[in-house]
Formats: sequence, structure tokens, C-alpha cells
Amino acid sequence: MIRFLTGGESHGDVLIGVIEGVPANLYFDKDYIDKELSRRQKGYGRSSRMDIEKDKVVVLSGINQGYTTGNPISIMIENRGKNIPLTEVKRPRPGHADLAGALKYNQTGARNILERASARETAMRVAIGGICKLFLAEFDIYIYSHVIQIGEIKSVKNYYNNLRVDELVKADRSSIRVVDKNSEKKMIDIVKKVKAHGDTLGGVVEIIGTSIPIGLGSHAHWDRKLDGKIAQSMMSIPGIKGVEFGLGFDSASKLGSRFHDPIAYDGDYYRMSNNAGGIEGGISNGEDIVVRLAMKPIPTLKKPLQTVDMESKEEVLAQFERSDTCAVPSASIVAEAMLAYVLANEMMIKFGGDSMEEVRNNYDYYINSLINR
Ligand code: EPS
Repeated sequence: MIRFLTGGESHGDVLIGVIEGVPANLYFDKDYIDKELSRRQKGYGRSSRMDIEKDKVVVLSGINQGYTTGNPISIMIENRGKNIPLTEVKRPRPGHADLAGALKYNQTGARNILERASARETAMRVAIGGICKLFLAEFDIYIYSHVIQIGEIKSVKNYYNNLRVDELVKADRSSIRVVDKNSEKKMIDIVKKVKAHGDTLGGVVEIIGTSIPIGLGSHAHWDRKLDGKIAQSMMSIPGIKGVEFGLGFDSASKLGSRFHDPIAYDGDYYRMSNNAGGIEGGISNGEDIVVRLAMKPIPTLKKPLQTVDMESKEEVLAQFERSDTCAVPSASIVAEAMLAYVLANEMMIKFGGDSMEEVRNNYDYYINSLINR
């Protein structure tokens, strides 16, 4: 089993991560992880904070001569944007953790809450997800993402419409992580317009995992279901309000005969469609895993909504702090990281071993055994 913890505040000195359970002898490609960090920092609509941060991972433990040792891996990312005066926030922003957090933790203001609730923490998740991606790549499992909607503008391409999986690499070349050029321009224009009005925007991202073996997760108990675990991890990303698998909410209006994916055989079992998004009964069925997330608009508004001053109890306008206009492209990278973590953990639950060689043997044995089933 792989588990991880993160620590750190948005404007504190560092972010810290500890990941435990990664087998020994996995090549730790630091450049790859740093590239993952820079992918998260891009994206049209981010705040000027992204010009300040140049996220890079520093390894503190668990790696020797470029390879994992099987010990807990401790890593750190330095915050450059830390020298700003951190005044107390008494006018909590609707949509943030500010008010509920301050009341729950018995604080007179929201500063200590928002410093941790900030999406800055997701930088560390991307670094940890990067380690998980390195592990998954050893089994040819890859994870992609792209933006399919910003505000009301929808991309003409998504997994179920006009998209080939090999086109997904194009998302990295787009500042808003959209594969279709026409939609890109419209999305950038709408973010620009909304920013000029002091407002914010959300959107929808699609995450796709490929070459997933049959049999991750389990139907046998509620807390072992793969879609349940992925959904929890996705909902933990700041700003995410909805998650769906495959055709998701659209499946509700389809006939069973039109929705379910017929089974075929060509030496291996496969599906003639993938409306289920690669998971049936809480178990991966060997098709691509397709997850979509709806992200709400960023709650920090230049034209703030009404709130209540926590001291005077007067109705006032919410505090404005430097923030993003739209962080949907970044959320897609964080979602890749979370999917990578859940899948790496599931791989270890099913094929677990203390070294990569042992995991590989267990994996190969299982894959070969499927041929006669
Ligand atoms: C965030 C506000 C902004 C974002 C930040 C998340 O930071 P600041 O308040 O310093 O301008 O840039 O995101 C990151 C720093 C990051 O690395 O993603 C917030 O309030 O959640």
C-alpha cells in the first residue's frame, strides 16, 4: 500500500511531502517531476503568483544514487511567494473555507484557514503524483488530461466526441490545455473578458488513464471500489464540485441497451464501447479509465459578494486577496496526480512487493494467468 501526507501553508517557507510504500529500485527521475510541477503552474488565468514561483522538488530522504530505497521518500518544494504581509482576514469570502474553518478551529479570523486551504498545497500532490506516474510507467500505464469546458464554452473534442487518445499530448501545447484550437481561442477570450469584470470562471476537465489492467479495485466491499476511491481523491482537489465516470450524468437518460458496453473477444476480452469509463462493479475492466471533474469558479472576487465582518457582525463586502481568475487548466494536472496516486496504490494492493522486481513478477504472473481464464 502507498500512502502520503503533505504539510505546508501557501505563504509559509516550504511545502513538505512524505510518500511511503513505494518499492525499492524505481528510478527517481527528478527532471520529470520538476516538469510535472511546471505543467501545473501554467495555464491562462492564473494569478501573478505563478510568475514568482518556480517550483522544483528537493529530495530529503528515501532516494540513493537516483533510485528509491523502499524507505519513506521525503520531498520539499520551496515557496518563493512568502514575503508578503499576512494580515488577518475578518471578512470571510463566500465559497472559501474561510468562515466554516475559522468557526470550527476557534479562530478570530480566517488567515490560518486560508493559508492551508489554498491550492498551493496541490503543488506537493503533483510532485507525489509524479513519483506515482514513474511507477505506473514501468507497467506502461499513462495518464492524460485536457480541459473540455471553461465557463459555458465547450471544446468540440472530448473522449466521447471526435477525440483520439493520441491527440491528448496536444493539451500540453495549449495555454488553456484544450486540444481543439478553435475552442482554445474562445476560452482564452472568455477568461480575459471575465477578468476585466473582476469576476472568475470554472470549467470541466477530462482525465484519461490508459493500459489499465483488468482487476484493480474490488466489488467485494464498499471501500474497495475503484470508482469510489478515485471519486474521493478527485473531490479532495480544491474547487471540485462534481465528478463523473464515463458518460456519467448522461447515462441517466440512456436506455440500458444503448448505454452498456458489449463484450467481445480476440484472444483477450475487450469492449465495443467504453460508456462505463473503464470501471464496472468497482473493478477496472481493462478499458481506458475516463473521469470528468466540474470545477466551480474561484471564490475570491475583485467585485466581492456580501459577507459578515467577524468582529463587528456588520454586513460588509468580502475581502479581496490576490487570486486566480481561472485555475481549471492547473486542476487538470492535479487530477492526473491524484489518479496516478490511486492507481499506483491499487497496483501495490494487487501486485505488492518490496522491490520493483517483485512487483513486476507478481504483475507478469497475473497478466499471463488471464490468458486462460
Ligand atoms: C490561491 C491564491 C493564489 C494562487 C494560489 C492559490 O496565491 P496568492 O494568494 O499568493 O496570490 O496563485 O496558487 C498557488 C500559489 C499555486 O501554486 O497553485 C488560493 O487562494 O487558493
